[in-house]
Amino acid sequence: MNIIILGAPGAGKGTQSEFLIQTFALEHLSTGDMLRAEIAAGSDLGKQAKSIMDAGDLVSDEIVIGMIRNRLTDKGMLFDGFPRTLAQAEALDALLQENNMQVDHVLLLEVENNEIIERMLARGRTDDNEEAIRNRLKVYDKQTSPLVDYYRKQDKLLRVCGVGDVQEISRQIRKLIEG
Ligand code: B4P
Repeated sequence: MNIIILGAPGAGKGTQSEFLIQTFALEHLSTGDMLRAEIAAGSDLGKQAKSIMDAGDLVSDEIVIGMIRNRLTDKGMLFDGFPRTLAQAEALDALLQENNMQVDHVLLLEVENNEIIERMLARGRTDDNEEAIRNRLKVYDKQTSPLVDYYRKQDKLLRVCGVGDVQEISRQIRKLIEG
């Protein structure tokens, strides 16, 4: 089973991913974590990505698709924070198809902007200042939100309210996936 977790920045994708990988024994593929690991390692890719991420913009499709391509396995996978553009979504469909796999479910974590801004200011990562957060929300609306329709048309979209107790949200997610 392959699952995508989709939602605005700070919606709780990383938080619910921990629950999903344990509950359904999935391989966790988080492009945000991969990029932060490159930054921490001081690689050329990391140096390129850091200023883009700190400004709240998206790293190029080419880079993130390449990272995902290198990490595909034949185990069930959880895609966290990827895809974030239509080009990434189409590339993922093509990559999976080449390997006789597919996306089974797309979880959409829904949280309002005011709550998101509050959460991220409290988290305080280097890309969690107010200016970058507002830009990330704009980028989400423009580049990532069209994916909601893309997966709705494929009949794969599962909507979850991302506000409230973390464990209660996990329970809702489990119910939806187990159908
Ligand atoms: P990501 O690492 O994907 O991070 P995120 O969207 O900011 O956060 P997430 O939704 O995972 O929130 P979290 O669980 O941490 O991306 C970072 C950057 O990397 C992007 O801006 C971009 O530049 C780059 N990037 C990554 N993938 C890319 C791609 N595919 N293409 C191009 N660029 C890419 O939760 C946030 C906070 O809320 C935490 O403090 C958490 O404790 C709290 N929280 C969670 N659930 C809560 C709840 N129910 N109630 C209250 N607080 C909650």
